[in-house]
Amino acid sequence: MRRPKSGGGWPAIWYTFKKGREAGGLWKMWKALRSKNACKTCALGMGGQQGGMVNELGHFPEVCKKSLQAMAADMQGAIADDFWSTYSIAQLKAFTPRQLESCGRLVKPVLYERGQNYYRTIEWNDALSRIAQQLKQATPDETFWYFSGRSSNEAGFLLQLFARIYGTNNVNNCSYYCHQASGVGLSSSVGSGTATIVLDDVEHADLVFVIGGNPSSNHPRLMTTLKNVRRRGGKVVVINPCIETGLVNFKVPSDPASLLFGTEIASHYVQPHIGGDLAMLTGIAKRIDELGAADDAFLQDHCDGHEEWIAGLREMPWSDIEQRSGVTQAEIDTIAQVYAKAKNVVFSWTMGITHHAHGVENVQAIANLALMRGMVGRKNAGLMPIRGHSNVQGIGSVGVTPKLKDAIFEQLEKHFSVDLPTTKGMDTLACMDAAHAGKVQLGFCLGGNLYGSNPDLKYADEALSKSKMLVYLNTTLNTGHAWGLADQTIILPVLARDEEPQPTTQESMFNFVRLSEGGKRRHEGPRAEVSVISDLANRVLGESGPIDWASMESTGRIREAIAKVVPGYAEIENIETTKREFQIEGRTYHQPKFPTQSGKAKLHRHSLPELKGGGDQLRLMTVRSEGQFNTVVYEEHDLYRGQDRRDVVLVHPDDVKRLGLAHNQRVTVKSTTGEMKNILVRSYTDIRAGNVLMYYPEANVLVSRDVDPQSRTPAFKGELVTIE
Ligand SMILES: Nc1nc2c(c(=O)[nH]1)N[C@H]1C(S)=C(S)[C@@H](COP(=O)(O)OP(=O)(O)OC[C@H]3O[C@@H](n4cnc5c(=O)[nH]c(N)nc54)[C@H](O)[C@@H]3O)O[C@H]1N2
Ligand SMILES: Nc1nc2c(c(=O)[nH]1)N[C@H]1C(S)=C(S)[C@@H](COP(=O)(O)OP(=O)(O)OC[C@H]3O[C@@H](n4cnc5c(=O)[nH]c(N)nc54)[C@H](O)[C@@H]3O)O[C@H]1N2
Ligand SMILES: [Mo]
Repeated sequence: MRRPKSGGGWPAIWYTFKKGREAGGLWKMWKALRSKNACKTCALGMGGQQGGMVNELGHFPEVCKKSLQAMAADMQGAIADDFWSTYSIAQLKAFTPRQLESCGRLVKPVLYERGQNYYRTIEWNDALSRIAQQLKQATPDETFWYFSGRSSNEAGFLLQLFARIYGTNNVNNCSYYCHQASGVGLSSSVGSGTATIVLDDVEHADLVFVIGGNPSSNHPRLMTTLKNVRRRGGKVVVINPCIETGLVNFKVPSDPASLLFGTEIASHYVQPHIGGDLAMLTGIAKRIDELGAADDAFLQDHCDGHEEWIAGLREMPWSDIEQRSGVTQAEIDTIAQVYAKAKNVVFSWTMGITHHAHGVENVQAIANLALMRGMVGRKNAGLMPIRGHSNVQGIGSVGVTPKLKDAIFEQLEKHFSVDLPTTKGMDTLACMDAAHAGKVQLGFCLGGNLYGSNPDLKYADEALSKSKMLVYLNTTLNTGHAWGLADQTIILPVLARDEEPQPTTQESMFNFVRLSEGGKRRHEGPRAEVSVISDLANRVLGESGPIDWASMESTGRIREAIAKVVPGYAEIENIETTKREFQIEGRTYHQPKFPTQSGKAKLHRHSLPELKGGGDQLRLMTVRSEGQFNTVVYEEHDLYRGQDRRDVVLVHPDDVKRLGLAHNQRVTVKSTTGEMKNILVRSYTDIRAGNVLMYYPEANVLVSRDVDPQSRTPAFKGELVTIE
C-alpha cells in the first residue's frame, strides 16, 4: 500500500464525502455532525452548545475522520430479527471486529442461554425481569459494574449509585485499562488527577512535548493546535519509538495553507525503546540540573521532595540512562537545551506512557520534569494527559471508581439519606480475576467491549464464561458478544448520545462540561441508558429504601444530585435552562497552589527499570490503526503506516535481517501468554530496531496480565515476543 507523506489533508476530506454517502447523504451527515451534542469520539472536547465541530476556543470547523466514522456507524440500519436465527454463536465468533460492527444497530434485547447455539430476541420486560431476578439472588459483592467512557455523566452517576445502594463497590471504568496511571501519578505529584491547563494555554505554549501518543490518528483536533504552536515559532518535541507520519507532517484540512503544503509538526523526534521513557525523562532532568537551568526558587517555594530527587539525579550514571532508554547522552542534551530555552512548556502524553508496569512512575517523571522548571501552576504551561473516550473523565468525576473520594462519599450519603458500602471494591482486572475464580454471578457493562479490551484474551474468555449472567448495554455488536458468554448473556440496545430524548452532559479532558441536547431517535427499539438503569433499579430496590428510582429517569433530577455531590460541579444543576457550559472549579492550576496536604507539589525519586528484551526477544507495542476506535474496527487498512491489513507485525529491517526473516513471510509470534499464527512480517523502517508493532485488539492474545502495581493498568506496550 502506498503511504502518504503527511497526515490529514485530502484523504481526510475525501473520506468525509465517502462516509457521508454511506450514511445516506452528505447533508444528512452534515446535520448530524453539526447538532448540539458533544462529539462522540475522543476527549479533546468538541460540539455541545456551540454545535458540532467547534472546539473549546470557538474555532470552526474542526473536522475529524473519527467523528465521521462514529457517526456513520450510529446512522447504520437496524439488525433484522432473522439475523439472530441465521448466525450461530460459532459464526459470530468467526466475524472480525469490523464485520461485527457493520452488522448494523442493535434494536431489540437479545438473550443467549447456555446450551443454545443462537441468541434470540426477547421483550424489554422479560430482559429486565431476568436481570432483576438474578440481582436479587446474588450476593452484591459477587457482581461487578463496568463502564466505558462513552456514556453520559447522568448514566454513569445513576448506575454507580444503584450498584452501591444495591450493596457493592465493584464499580470501575475503562480508565483502568487506559489513563489510570495518569490519575494516580498526577494526584501523587500535584494533588489532582486531570489536566492542569485549558486549551488556550496550549495555544500559547512555545514548546509542547508529545510523549507516547499518536494524536494525528487518535486526537486529530490536537493537530490544529500543534500546527499553531509551530507557526508561531514554537517547538514540538515528539518522544515515540515509532515515527508516526502525521507527527512529522500534517495537513490540517480546515487551514488552506496547511492543507496545500502541509505543516511540519515535530521540530525534534526522539525514538527511545518501548519502556525507555522513564530513563530518558530522568536523563533530561539530569541534564537540566547540570545546565543550571532548574527554577530553584520554584522548587524551594512550591515543591516537596526536590532535594532528595536532585540528589538522585546526580547519582544516576549516564551509562544507565543511555542503556535503559536507548537514547544517547547527546540526543538527551539536545532536548534538554530546547527545554531549557523555552518559556511556556506543555507536557502531553498518552498510552505509550501509561501502558507499562511502571506507568505511574512514567507520569511522575513527566511531572518532575515540568515542576523542575516551574511549568506547573501558571498560565500557558502545564501537564496534559490526552484522555481517551469522549466522557471517560466525566464518568470518573461523577463517582465511577471503586473507592469514592471522601467528599463524594459523604455528600452522597447525606443527599440521599443512605448508608453506602465501605468495602474496598474491585478494579477492572480484579473483577476479571474474581470471575475467573468463579466468584462472579453477574457482570453489568454500560458500553464498551470488556472482553476485547482485556489482556490475555483466552483468560478473559474463560473468566467471563464462568459468570451466571452478563448484561451489555451497547449500540452495535462487538467481539464481547460472541466470546466469554455467561449462562445467560443479555444485550440491551441503547440510544446514542445524539438520539437521547433528554439532554445529557459530558466532561472534556480540559475539565470543561458540555451539554448535549440529544435528538431524534434513528430506530424504534433502543432505550436511553438512564431509562434502562432507573427501570432496573426500581425493579430491584423499588419497594424499599429512600430513593424514588422511577423519578431518576429524569436527567435533570440526576444533575440536581450531581451538583450537590460532586466537587466543582455545582453549575451543572441549571445547565438545561442556562445552557451555560462551564469549567469545573478547582481543576485548572494557574497559580502554584496545589491541593495536597502541604499545598506544595511533590517530586518523586525513581530507580530506572531494566530495559526488557534483547537478542531474539523483541518488545511489542499493541496499538490502534488509523481506521479503528478501540475494539471497533472501521477499516482493515492503516493508511499512515501504509498497511493494507491488520494481521501483520511491523519489524525494523535490521531485525528482519538479523532474525533471518523476510518481508511478507508468514510467521508465528509468541509470548509467554499466547501465540498468533500466520502473521505477516512487514519490514518497517520507522520503528526503532528491537521493537515491534501489532494491532490491538487482535494482539491481545499475546499480552500478559502484568499490571502496574500502583495504578493496576496492564502493560499493553512492552510485552516480550519472539518471531518464528
Ligand atoms: N481514532 C481513534 N481515536 C482514539 C481511539 C481509537 O481507538 N481510535 N481511542 C481513544 C482512546 S480510549 C485512547 S486511550 C486514546 C489512545 O491514543 P494513543 O495513546 O495515541 O493510542 P495508541 O494507539 O495506543 O498509541 C500509542 C502511541 O504510543 C507509542 N508508544 C508505544 N509504546 C511506547 C513507549 O514505550 N514509549 C513511548 N514514548 N511511546 C510508545 C506508539 O508508537 C503509538 O504512537 O485515543 C482515543 N482516540
Ligand atoms: N492490547 C491493547 N489493549 C487495549 C488497549 C491497547 O492500546 N492495547 N487500549 C485500552 C484502552 S486505552 C481502552 S479505553 C480499552 C477500551 O476498549 P473498548 O471497551 O472496546 O472501547 P469502547 O470504544 O468503549 O467500546 C466499543 C463499544 O461501545 C459501544 N458503544 C458505542 N457508543 C455507545 C454508547 O453511546 N452507549 C453505549 N452504551 N455503548 C456504546 C459499541 O457497542 C462498541 O462495540 O481498551 C484497552 N485495551
Ligand atoms: Mo482509552
